[in-house]
Amino acid sequence: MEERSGKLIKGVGGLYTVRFADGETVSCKAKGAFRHESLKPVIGDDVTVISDGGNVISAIGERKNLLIRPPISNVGVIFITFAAAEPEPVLLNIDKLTCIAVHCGIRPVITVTKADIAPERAAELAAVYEKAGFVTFVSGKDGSARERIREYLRTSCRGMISCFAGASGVGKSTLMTSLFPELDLKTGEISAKIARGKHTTRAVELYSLSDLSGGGDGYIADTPGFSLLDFVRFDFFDKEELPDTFPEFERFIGKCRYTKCTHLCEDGCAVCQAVRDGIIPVSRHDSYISLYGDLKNKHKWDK
Ligand SMILES: Nc1nc2c(ncn2[C@@H]2O[C@H](COP(=O)(O)OP(=O)(O)OP(=O)(O)O)[C@@H](O)[C@H]2O)c(=O)[nH]1
Ligand SMILES: [Zn+2]
Repeated sequence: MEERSGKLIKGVGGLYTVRFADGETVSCKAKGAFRHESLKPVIGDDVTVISDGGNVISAIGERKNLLIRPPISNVGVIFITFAAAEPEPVLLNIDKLTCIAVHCGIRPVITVTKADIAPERAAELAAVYEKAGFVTFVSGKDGSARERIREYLRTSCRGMISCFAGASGVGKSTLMTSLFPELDLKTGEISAKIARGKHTTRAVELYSLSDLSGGGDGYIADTPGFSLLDFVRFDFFDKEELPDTFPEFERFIGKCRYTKCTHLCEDGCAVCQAVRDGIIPVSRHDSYISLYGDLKNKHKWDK
């Protein structure tokens, strides 16, 4: 009998594929007791496999986070992707995604696509997110960002699961195909189903970066991306937690005149002063105000 730890990278009809650190993969079943505990292995899980004739997943490690549509756990990096134009970016939605990611312990990385169509706007948007403290890539039709993103995956996403998110039509599949030509992306499938209102879930598969031409030590999810819709069932968090999901606010929090400052528009607010001083981007603070209002009213974060 042998016991090993690995990463759950694929699951079809109760048959799971686990990859070990040395690159070996095995097919496994989940131990029956999980069903009684209503526990189901999810792609991304760190699992223990007992090999004794057959291979059985005997334990599931604690999940750092869990995205729901499609289901995937332990995501480390999310490439939040939007186009400089066609479709016009909705900054509030982008900022909502960065907040949710930060709240879930996922590192947001910004990717601005279609820079060839609107180069100035692309540069302007990239500047906003760089100023806010996010790693930001700008990509055009020529695939110019490809090598830089590959380099980033190799050096800064070691051992992590990365995935792409963004609205339909922004160019996620195009970018991913250029980054990972070996992947057979299920292009358009998810958005088509959502458009028809069916919300069918599709299984994700993880690919080890070391097996792909860009190289690296981590995983990429083969989905053409999570849209904002995939996040709406996330639990809301309290409005008091919102400032902590804006990394660029951090150095100003605690410096406001009032200890209970909401950073909306109070006198002596250090965050608002930083906005006036051009240190915090105005659009980010506008999103903050809007999201704060949503959380205050506990409105659903629909679409
Ligand atoms: N000009 C230009 N067009 C692009 C670029 N990236 C993608 N496109 C085009 O934009 C359209 C949408 O691209 P997709 O890659 O399918 O977008 P997506 O985000 O995967 O869309 P969904 O599958 O609906 O989520 C396609 O016609 C692409 O050819 C780019 O950098 N520049
Ligand atoms: Zn304040």
